[in-house]
Amino acid sequence: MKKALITGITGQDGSYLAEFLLERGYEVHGIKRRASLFNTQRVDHIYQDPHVNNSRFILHYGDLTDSSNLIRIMRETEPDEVYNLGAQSHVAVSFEAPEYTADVDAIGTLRLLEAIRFLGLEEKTRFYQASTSELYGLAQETPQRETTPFHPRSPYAVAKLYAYWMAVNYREAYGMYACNGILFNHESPRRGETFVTRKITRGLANIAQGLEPCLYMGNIGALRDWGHAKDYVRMQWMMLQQDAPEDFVIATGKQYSVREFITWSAAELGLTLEFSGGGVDEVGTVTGIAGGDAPALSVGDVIVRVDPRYFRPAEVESLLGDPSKAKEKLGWVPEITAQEMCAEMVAEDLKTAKRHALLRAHGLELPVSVEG
Ligand code: NDP
Ligand code: GDR
Repeated sequence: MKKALITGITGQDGSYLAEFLLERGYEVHGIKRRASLFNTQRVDHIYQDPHVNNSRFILHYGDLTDSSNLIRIMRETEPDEVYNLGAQSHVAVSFEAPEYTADVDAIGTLRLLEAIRFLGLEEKTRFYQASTSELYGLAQETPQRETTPFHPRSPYAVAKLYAYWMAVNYREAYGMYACNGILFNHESPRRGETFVTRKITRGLANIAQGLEPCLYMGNIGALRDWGHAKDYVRMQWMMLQQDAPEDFVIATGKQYSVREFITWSAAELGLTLEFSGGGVDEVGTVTGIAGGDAPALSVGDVIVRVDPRYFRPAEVESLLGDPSKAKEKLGWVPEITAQEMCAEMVAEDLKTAKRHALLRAHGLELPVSVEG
């Protein structure tokens, strides 16, 4: 039985990857952080009681800032494959907490690689590094491919640049099987609530149900190449099954604006939305309503506004990936389109919003977090 160790198992990708590996018969170990509230919601459905024999899903307390604990977990598990998905992964937050972001995302990667080397596992353990399209930042060519030069634009991206090169360096210096997946944005109903797609699907579903008045957004002209996390974790695994380690761009090759994503989400709720004004004065107004998913709204309601507090000190305006290498060498192609993914996300967030609205109608108020 193969053993995998996943950092960031409680995150979006970690949860899908854990499911994927369990289905393939792996024993899956994951590192979770100690938190003051439960933080395992994304993996609770695959939790296995450790008191029962032959559990194949095992969680360890740990943190990427703590070498001693990474070495201990690595020694206890001796994994065949390590997937380093743990990170302070929010670009805007990295401007607020640059040093912590570097500690986790950059040095955390080094700590893991060193743990493998320190324990003499270089020959046995394969290493996947969650690299990112943010490395391209101010993109030097379009579309971006494996050979496109990097120009990171945030403390997050700079930290990930260090981690990228550490994975390359350990491959070259010690012959380790270490790969970078340069993944473009990927989303799902499990996406963190403050990333733009989920903020939109959740926010509009809440507004439609009368739980929030308006969605406040940053730069809605930003262009991204959005795929589905389920497609992307499959590729993370495929990269570690090759004869030799290599780096791959994972993307759909299609690009849309944040504004378009808002329009699709509104359409899923039966709303036609038109944008007017520009810059910080741009608003999204309801111009048509079909169906019963938006009982709280009327034509003419302004439900999207721009708020400069969500602008970033340095923005990545446009990213578009070229996944040709992954297609040619590994036969990987994404199966879920951005529009299908948007529909799935809205449907899930609408279910939750309807539950909240029902509780509210019966006098059982539940707080709805709206901070983006
Ligand atoms: P999430 O933010 O959903 O998950 C991040 C995970 O890392 C969580 O499990 C989080 O724990 C954990 N984590 C955070 N800080 C630490 C720490 N100090 N020590 C240990 N674990 C920590 O990210 P995604 O699942 O979306 O992304 C997975 C990886 O892929 C990340 O490295 C991200 O930077 C990278 N990436 C993501 C892309 C995307 O579009 N999703 C694209 C390209 C790269 P907790 O649950 O407790 O917060
Ligand atoms: P990104 O994702 O920064 O690309 O990083 P995010 O969804 O946060 O932003 C995408 C684009 O949307 C613009 N935007 C807003 N973003 C947020 N979060 N909130 C807003 O209100 C808002 N309004 C407009 C942003 O400015 C940006 O241009 C994600 C993360 O998952 C990283 O970890 C990963 O490496 C990259 O994707 C690839």
